[in-house]
Amino acid sequence: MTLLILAPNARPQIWAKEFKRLDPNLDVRIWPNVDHLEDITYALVWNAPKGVLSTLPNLRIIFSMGAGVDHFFLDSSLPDNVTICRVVDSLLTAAMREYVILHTLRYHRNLPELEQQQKNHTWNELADKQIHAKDQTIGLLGLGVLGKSCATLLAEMKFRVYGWSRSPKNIDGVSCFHGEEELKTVLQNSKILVCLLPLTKETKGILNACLFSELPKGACLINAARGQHLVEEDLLNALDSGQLSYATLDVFNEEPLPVQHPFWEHPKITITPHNASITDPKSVSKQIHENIRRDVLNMPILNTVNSKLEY
Ligand code: NDP
Ligand code: OXD
Repeated sequence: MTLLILAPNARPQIWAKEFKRLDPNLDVRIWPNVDHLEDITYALVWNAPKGVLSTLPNLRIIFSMGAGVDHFFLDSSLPDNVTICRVVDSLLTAAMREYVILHTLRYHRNLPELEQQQKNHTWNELADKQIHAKDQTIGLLGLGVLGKSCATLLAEMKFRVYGWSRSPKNIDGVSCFHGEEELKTVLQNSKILVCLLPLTKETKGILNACLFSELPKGACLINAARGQHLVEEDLLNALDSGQLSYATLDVFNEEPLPVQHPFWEHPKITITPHNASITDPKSVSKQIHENIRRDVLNMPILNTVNSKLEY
């Protein structure tokens, strides 16, 4: 029973320490310091170099270090007979809620305009821009663990919330829509649109010119899901034309965002460095350890991923 930590830029030593604290008998190795590949039965992975997982002949479970698992499916040599698990963690969900509420309220309360006014020493109440939460419409693309939690909190705050998922849902206070045919209804009602979809073949590039054109003019976008959901050129055009007013982006096609990228200097774009919600090793190591225990006892594994759906 050996766990390999295969996450070169994601604090592997801290994770190893947490596992040792939980279970001093667990054999934990940090890639690339592995002598006997056949020893490895479990791998904890984040943005691993392609091809490594297929060299582990006795691998039983691959754990994603995050909620998203798109990083696995980029690797065409991913073994297909191995269980894949992802993170579902109350601290991760809480941090994402904070992020979504922070940036939603920022647009709802016209903070970008107020910051500009302060720079110009301008006193203007923006009275005609005051919109009550009950009249503000917010769209959530993705009603999974994170999207549902954000949608519910926004609804509790009395916002008018429209949510979209693949399968039908029933969430208190949230108008739920599903499938491609119902996406338009969500978009046409979303003055602030939040993306919390997994990145899959179906959702790649979904934040594009066609989608933006369905939003009310001057809508705001918050993308905390994956950079590849967004067609960057289309966002720049939509901001230039005024179809979109502002965008907050936590995730990017290339990370770190290259220093010369036009998003950095754009007056209508707010950038955060993929830190909307960062996995907490102390909290998440427990669920990985629990799944290892379950595997040893032949019990059902928690938080598994459907490889066909890629999430
Ligand atoms: P879940 O798997 O719990 O939820 C995914 C949701 O998206 C579900 O509601 C699902 O529908 C919906 N969905 C999937 N495919 C489609 C589709 N083709 N059309 C419509 N809806 C679809 O994921 P989480 O909520 O846990 O996480 C979402 C994403 O957030 C992660 O994949 C990751 O990329 C990102 N993330 C970003 C972080 C950051 O710091 N920026 C931190 C953590 C996660 P259904 O319910 O019907 O299955
Ligand atoms: C995740 C992430 O998927 O941090 O958890 O993006």
